[in-house]
Amino acid sequence: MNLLKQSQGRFEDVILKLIMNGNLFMSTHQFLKKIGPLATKILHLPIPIKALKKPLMNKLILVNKFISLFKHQRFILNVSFFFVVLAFLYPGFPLVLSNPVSQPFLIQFEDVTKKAGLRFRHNNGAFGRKYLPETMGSGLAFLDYNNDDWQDILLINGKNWPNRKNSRSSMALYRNNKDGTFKDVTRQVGLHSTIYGMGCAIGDYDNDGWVDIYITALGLDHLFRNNGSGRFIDITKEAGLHNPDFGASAAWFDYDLDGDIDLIVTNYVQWTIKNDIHCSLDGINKSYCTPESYKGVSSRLYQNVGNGTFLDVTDQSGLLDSTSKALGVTIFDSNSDGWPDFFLANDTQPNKLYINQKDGTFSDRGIPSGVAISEDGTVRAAMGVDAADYDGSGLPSLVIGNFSNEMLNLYHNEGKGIFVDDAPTSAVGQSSLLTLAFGCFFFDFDLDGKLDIFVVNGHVENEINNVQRRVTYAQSPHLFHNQGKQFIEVTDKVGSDLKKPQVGRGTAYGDYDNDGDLDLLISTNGGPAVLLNNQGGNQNNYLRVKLIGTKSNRDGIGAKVKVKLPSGYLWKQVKSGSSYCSQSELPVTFGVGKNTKISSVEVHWPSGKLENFSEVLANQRIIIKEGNGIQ
Ligand SMILES: [Ca+2]
Ligand SMILES: [Ca+2]
Ligand SMILES: [Ca+2]
Ligand SMILES: [Ca+2]
Repeated sequence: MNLLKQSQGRFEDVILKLIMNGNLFMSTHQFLKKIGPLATKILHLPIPIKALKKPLMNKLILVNKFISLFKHQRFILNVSFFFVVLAFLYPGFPLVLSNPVSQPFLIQFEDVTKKAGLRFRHNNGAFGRKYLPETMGSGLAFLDYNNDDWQDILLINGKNWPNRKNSRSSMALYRNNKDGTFKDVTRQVGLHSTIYGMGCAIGDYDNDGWVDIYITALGLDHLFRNNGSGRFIDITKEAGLHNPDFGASAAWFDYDLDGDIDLIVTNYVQWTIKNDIHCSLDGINKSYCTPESYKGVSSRLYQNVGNGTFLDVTDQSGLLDSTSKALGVTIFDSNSDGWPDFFLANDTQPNKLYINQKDGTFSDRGIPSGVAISEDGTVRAAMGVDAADYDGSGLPSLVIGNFSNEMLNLYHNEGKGIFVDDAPTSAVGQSSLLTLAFGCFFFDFDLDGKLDIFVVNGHVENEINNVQRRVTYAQSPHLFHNQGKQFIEVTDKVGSDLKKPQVGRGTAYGDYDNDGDLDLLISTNGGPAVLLNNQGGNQNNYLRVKLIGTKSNRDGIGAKVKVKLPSGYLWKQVKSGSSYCSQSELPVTFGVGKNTKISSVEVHWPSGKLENFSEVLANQRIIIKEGNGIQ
């Protein structure tokens, strides 16, 4: 501890000396040369390559970052003195640093789990043996299974290990009562199977108008077909789906653009009770192993044949890869060519960026694009992932949840196949250094038109605090508000319910109360699912769009929806999957700020059809049916 204080003290001296000597006026390269090695040595911070690109701005951001880290480590720094010196040396400086961080938010997230009637509890089967899968589950989804345009809730569950006689557990389907409450209809709809479930993907694979459910599991995965009259039928075998591996996240997408959705399923590691390894944090007691202890296993791609069956095309599509230990997947059009690509988040293995070659195959561009490993050359423990255009560049960028002491990745899509991690120079990286992230996504919680970021956290080892004093098992989520030029963390400004530490795993957004703003659903390992109501998000205006494909797949998965405003345009892609083992609602929500009218709504269907609707009023939900206009 003394050593740490000494290091920080030394660092403070050096920073102040540099500033007093007018070093802010030297080139960024010189600045980094002086400050970089010291920062790397003391704070274990890699200096981001991108910092060299925009000289003054990045120099300032770097200083800001150091201050933030000092505060994080309870370092006593005379900030006011620091600011006075900087203001003297560079008049524009205070404007850059003094962002409205302390402004209170009028939006609050209220925990309405009990009020809404959600009584679900995740059973991880744990009984002291510390089997790896116990700490990994599980996911959830917002879905509209009965087509009443009210979002229902699916919660995935584990089960007891063989020969353990605890109470029986199954996944749970909660039907929306349209009054803020839900009814448990699991048994009624036939979903009360006992499965060691991990994640889910929702999509209408047979284009009959009713969304179906794919469940990933330890052991065989399951496909449940929605028969349209309130029942789900397990048709895994008939559909030709056979994934006996340790499944995690999954997503539906029409990779061959033939009008039906195909399925990508991530698989984690080769683990069985028989090959379970003894890992220990303290050298005596068993702890949860990290994935390095087990061999990887390939994720799987299933092509929808169109007659209710699927073909395993993993090998022929170029995706067979037994080195991967994948946990997360996000579908996005990385290079904007109209063909869906996808990102695989790999735990302790390089991430993969699979670019669609438009001929049924994919090519991994993870390494050349810069998303496979971090800038310091190490692999990270990637869990959840999402993609969206958060800065209006027109290109989708990535957010990835990583292990504690690794920080999140915020890979900005620079175009031409290059991504640069913006996390280290922003609050997104600074605030997430110690947390262990699972589910994460972009969403616009205050409907101001700028996509914010939500991340749920929680360690994998319940006794971690005994060996790492600064890291806890239950952890607060992160809510990052997009302020245009940068993100700031507002987790403690939106009510105490959101900040509550928990062992978070899955998370999804959906407007379950149909008031226009996006609410949050979180799953916790071995604990309850939590529903958080967004109160006040709809002070800004919105437009919600649900698509019905006719030539394209029925859910319009892969369609790009563009909304034109006087200030520019916003766009989103309809998608399945993302986050961790979870899926958010299929309709897309646009925050349009104070605009009451939207100049035009454009839909680029996966079929290639382009439709345009002008003068659409805000604050409503519209349904667009391909070729049939607004319903
Ligand atoms: Ca269906
Ligand atoms: Ca297809
Ligand atoms: Ca926002
Ligand atoms: Ca809402």
